[in-house]
Amino acid sequence: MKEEVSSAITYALSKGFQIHPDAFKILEKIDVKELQNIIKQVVREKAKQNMFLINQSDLKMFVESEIDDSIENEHVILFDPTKKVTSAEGIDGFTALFRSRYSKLLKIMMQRSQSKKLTPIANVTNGKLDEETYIVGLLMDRRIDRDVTKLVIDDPSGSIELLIFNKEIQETANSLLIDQFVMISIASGKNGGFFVKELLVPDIPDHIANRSKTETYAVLISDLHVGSKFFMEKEFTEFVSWLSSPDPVARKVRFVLVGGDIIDGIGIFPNQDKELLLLDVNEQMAKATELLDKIPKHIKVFIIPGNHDPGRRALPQPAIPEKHNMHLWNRENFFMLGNPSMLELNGVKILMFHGQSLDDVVGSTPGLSYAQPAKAMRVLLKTRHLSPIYGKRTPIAPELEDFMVISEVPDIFHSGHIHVVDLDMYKGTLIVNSGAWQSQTPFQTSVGISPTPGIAIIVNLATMKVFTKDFTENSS
Ligand code: D5M
Ligand code: FE
Ligand code: ZN
Repeated sequence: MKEEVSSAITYALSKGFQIHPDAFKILEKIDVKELQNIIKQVVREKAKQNMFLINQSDLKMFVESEIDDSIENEHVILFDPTKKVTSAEGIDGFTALFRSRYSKLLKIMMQRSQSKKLTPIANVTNGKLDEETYIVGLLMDRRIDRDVTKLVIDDPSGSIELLIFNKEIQETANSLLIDQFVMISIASGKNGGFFVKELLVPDIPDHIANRSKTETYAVLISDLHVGSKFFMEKEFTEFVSWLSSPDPVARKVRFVLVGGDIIDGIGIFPNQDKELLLLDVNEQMAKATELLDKIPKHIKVFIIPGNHDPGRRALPQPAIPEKHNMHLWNRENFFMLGNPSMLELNGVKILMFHGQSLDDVVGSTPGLSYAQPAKAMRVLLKTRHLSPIYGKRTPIAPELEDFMVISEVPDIFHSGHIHVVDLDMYKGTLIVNSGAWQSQTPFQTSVGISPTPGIAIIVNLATMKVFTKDFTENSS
């Protein structure tokens, strides 16, 4: 008998367990490197249920050849910014970025019937207006003067100031984000100005989401914050062991998506060191790797960075650099991607974005709050852009192409960052904010954010049904 097998048996016996003779044969087939973890896990799970005999069925799932391979696990990476980011510099860079944003969003708008009547802003300000004239551009400024709302819209040909008198249109205008792309039907006013007759945003169309042919589950998580004193290691370890458990849902999980903030990082906010358990980025990464590494090999894991992770801070972010986590980069079932990324899992399109800009959206939209991050994510889908506001809290890199435009309509839109689990369905797209594995920090207490940590989001890709699984103590 191999040494690892006998030591696994000794461990189980020492915990008061018996081992069925059939189970011995299975033990021989398990990868020796994983045997110690597996036996500990089985012992812990069975002890919880007060059962002290280890059967064949308790171990079968850990043998590679016993994994049900009729459950599809096809993945395509549709977009990953990692190798595309160029980091152009200075004013020129931002001019190109905004041109790119304009032309990509124009392409989306062109799918509307009204777009046939589009006129460049310069032609409007120079000449006469037709009965129906539409312009498109980015909202540069908005002023609310008593009963009149004033908008300034820019397109590559020029700039125009527009007035809104209609109460309903004013309401829509007041909910717009600065720098957001809009399409407007205009008319000339009696005293020479122009006013808004209709106001349209790009938005996503109503659609029926793609489905997986087999009942395959994807688990969505984010914001581990490994290295923080508030990282919930116990709950996270429970979650990872659940993935290897006999639970019928766990047996059908083939994808785990991690939406950023894997580690807490160093120097991310003032006096962060007081809240850190591990004071070195590489130590934090090593710890995260050690925990994530226990995810069984038949599950594909996709990881994007957040604002706490190493690498570039400005959006779009390339994947967490290889030097910080060689081990995960080298594992066959791990995919280190940039932020944002677009995946197709068994045909289902998933947009992953950490969610940095949600702070700006919540901060500048009346009626939105940190308690309902999915509502703020809805706003992003409507603007068809992941970081529509420029110059606030979200750093944006002066790329030549705007990779933050939501060019393709996702079936699932996955973000984190807010640390509050929230689900929503919008025009056929499932919106998920996947919470956190970090308990409330002093900063969050001070600004009144109540996180809902320790919960995993599970999506059945065949039906798009979604549910949560709580790994905190008070849940079971
Ligand atoms: O963000 C964790 C939570 O804290 C998330 O809800 C955003 C919020 N947050 C982060 N930074 C700020 C600032 N400067 N002001 C207000 N709220 C903030 P995390 O990315 O994990 O730090
Ligand atoms: Fe976070
Ligand atoms: Zn974050």
